[in-house]
Formats: sequence, C-alpha cells, structure tokens
Amino acid sequence: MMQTRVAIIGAGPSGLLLSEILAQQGIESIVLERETRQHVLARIRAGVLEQTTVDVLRRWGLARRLDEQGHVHDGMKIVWAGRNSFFIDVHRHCGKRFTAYGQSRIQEDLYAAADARGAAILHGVRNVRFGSLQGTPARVAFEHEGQAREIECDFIAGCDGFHGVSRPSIPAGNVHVFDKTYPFGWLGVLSETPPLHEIIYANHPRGFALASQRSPSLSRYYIQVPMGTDIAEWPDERFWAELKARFPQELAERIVAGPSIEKSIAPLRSFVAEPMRHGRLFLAGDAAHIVPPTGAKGLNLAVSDIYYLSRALAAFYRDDDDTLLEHYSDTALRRVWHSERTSWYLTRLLHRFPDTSDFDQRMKEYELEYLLSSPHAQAALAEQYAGLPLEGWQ
Ligand code: FAS
Ligand code: PHB
Repeated sequence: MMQTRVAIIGAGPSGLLLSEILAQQGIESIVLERETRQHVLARIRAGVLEQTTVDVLRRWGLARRLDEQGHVHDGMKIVWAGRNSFFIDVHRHCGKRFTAYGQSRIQEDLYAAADARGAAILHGVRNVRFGSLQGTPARVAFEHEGQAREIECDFIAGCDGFHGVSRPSIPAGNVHVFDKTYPFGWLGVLSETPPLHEIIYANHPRGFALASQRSPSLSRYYIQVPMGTDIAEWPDERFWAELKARFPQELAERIVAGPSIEKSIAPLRSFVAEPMRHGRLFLAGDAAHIVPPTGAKGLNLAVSDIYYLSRALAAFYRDDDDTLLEHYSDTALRRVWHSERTSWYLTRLLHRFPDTSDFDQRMKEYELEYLLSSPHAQAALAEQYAGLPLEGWQ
C-alpha cells in the first residue's frame, strides 16, 4: 500500500504541472502514467501559449527555456477569398501577447523539473481504477511492472485526457456531458523548414489552413481534411501543394516545403463534462473538456484548470480551508465555457462545412469583411484569442 496526499492520473501537461506546483508547496503526489516517458515526449500537439499560461509557468520557475526560445507574437493574420492577409493586433487591442512554444517542449521542461526533485512518476501503469470516491482515504488500484499496487490518498486528480479512466469513473447520473463533433479534422505536419513569421489562419473554398511555427527552423502547418481521411492518401508532395493552394500567392511563395518529421490527423470536437469534480476526484485538462484547436485553447485551458486546482489544494493543506476546492469546478468551468465558445466561433467562421448554403457562406464572408473593417470587431476577437484573465491571479 502506497500513501500520498494527491494521486495524479496522467503525466501530460496537466498532470506534471500539478505535480510540480504541489511539490513546490510541500504537498506530495504520485503520478501514474499509462505510456512510456518517450511516448509522452514524442507527442506533437499544441503550440500557442496565452499570456496567462506563460505567467503560470514563470511563477513556478518553469519558463526559462520558454523565455529563451519562445516566439512572442503581437497578433495573428487572417486571410480569405484570395485577398491579402490582415493582421489582428492583439497587443494593441488588449495589451497582451501570446507565445509560440511547442507543447512537447513544455513536456520536456516539466519532466526536467520532475527529475530535479526526484518526483514519483510511474510509467507503463495498467488498469487504473478507483475505490469509493466519497470519504477518505480515496484509493487507486493499478498494475505496474506486473505487480498489483494500491495508493491511499486524500484526493485524486484526473489528468488523464479525453480517453482516460477518470471521467468515466464518475457515475453517469452525476455528470452532464455537452458534446459536438465537426465533419472534418486537421491534418498537421511538422517540418524542419523555416516557418512563415506570423501565425496565419486561412479560410479558402478548398478548406481551412493554418501556418504556425515551433522555432526559426521548425514549421507547423495544418489543413482541414474530411472526417475519416486516411493519412496514407497524403504524401508530403500532396500536402505541400494543397497547403499552398489555400494561401494567396504572396504567402504561398514564401512557404518552404520539406520532408515531414511528423504527420497526423486530429479530429475536431467541442466537449465539456460538468461538474469537474466527484467527491475526492477532480478532473483537469482534456479529461474534462476538449476544444477544436482553431482557437489554440486546449493546452491553455489545461494550465488554467491546474492553476485553480493547485491553489485550492494548497489552501486546503495550508489553511485547512476547502472553500476553493468546493468552488473549483464552477471557477474552472467559467473559463472553460468562454474558451469553448471562442473555439467554436473561430471553427465555424474559418472552416468550410459540407452543408454550408450559399447564403451561410456569404454570412461568413461578411463577418470577415466586418472584422476587416471594424477595429471594434477586431478588439473583441483579440480579447477572446488572447485569453481571459485567471480569476484571483495576483
Ligand atoms: P493529455 O491527453 O495531454 O495527457 C493525458 C495523459 O494521461 C497522457 O499522457 C495519457 O497517456 C495519460 N493517460 C490516459 N489514460 C490513462 C490511464 N488510464 N492511466 C494512466 N495514464 C493515462 N491544443 C492546442 O491548444 N493546440 C493544438 O494545436 C492542439 N493540437 C492537438 C492535437 C491532438 C492530436 C490532440 C489529442 C490534442 C491537441 N491539442 C491542442 C490539445 C492538447 O494540447 C491538450 O489540450 C493537452 O494535451 C491537454 O493536456 P492534458 O490534460 O494533460 O491531457
Ligand atoms: C500550433 O502552432 O500548433 C497552433 C497554432 C494555432 C492554433 C492551433 C495550433 O490555433
């Protein structure tokens, strides 16, 4: 029988960040991860960090490399209907910037911090399951290296992503699920080529495309593909030709093609499970919610959940005060739903839906025209893209 304060399920960004913040406040935890460390580090996912995410990582001493290597942006570009791109100056409109820095780099930084403190992270665990989630101690049973193991703890943090065991462990009658799937996904490519300088979103009759970056020599591009697309049908040559076809000539000419070092298709989905707590189990990150990546919110929401949850756990252990724990779900969900709406709005505005009527397409084009012509509309988008402040941050 192992004992700890908090059993954390999942060593993704949510789980490792929670483990680190708790450790720096003297609160011990054990992290249980299904995959190998190499597998976790090999995932290529998010790339854009809101100012609040950078602030949280800096506060806990996790942003040294981010500050050295991150590409800070004042805004992003939108291009459509073959017109030249226009720049939404997020910094001018709301005084915030955002940073391009890959999630895999954050994962490396979190593992480095965990190694430095000799963190208890078990990889390759199997069959994680919970005892009663009401009352203490909470119990987590699992197998590791062929051995049946069990943890007694005060709390369980479900940081095990959309396909984890934590959310399904909540009895169906105690959770309300909101779910919307989209009829397309994003085919993403990482290539060792110099990227375009800006982050550029394209709405084109052939479909959505996005230009982003990971470093001055590492490009990240995406194109919208129909649901069910077989990635084998997309050799590099076809991807580069399609990507360039979705940008205006002046940008397409600047895109440097090269061999893909990672290529994958991510489905798009909007999903929220309410509440983000059941007894001693607290959900955080993708375990509780999913956003289409159009708004670059997924990873940033995971970080805001962990800010709220770690703050609540620290108050419980330091002050014997469970007020923040009682309000964790409501507090986190306020920010989740605002990000869900922004991500849904941008996905609807920038993608081509198979059932879009000519009238609906005109509505989108004139929404973009309004965005182009109105600094007020641009300010509203800038404020949502930059991300809302963290409640109670000081
Ligand atoms: P994660 O899914 O990252 O981590 C969960 C961890 O739990 C994993 O390591 C998993 O192995 C482990 N786990 C699962 N089940 C377990 C079990 N039963 N026992 C133990 N461990 C278990 N966001 C953006 O902002 N921009 C993007 O472009 C973007 N692209 C994405 C592409 C893909 C393919 C995916 C899946 C997500 C993408 N996201 C993007 C969102 C992504 O970045 C998430 O928001 C982020 O990974 C959330 O982190 P976690 O909550 O830690 O969940
Ligand atoms: C990325 O760089 O991976 C990225 C950028 C912007 C998005 C989504 C993903 O909206």
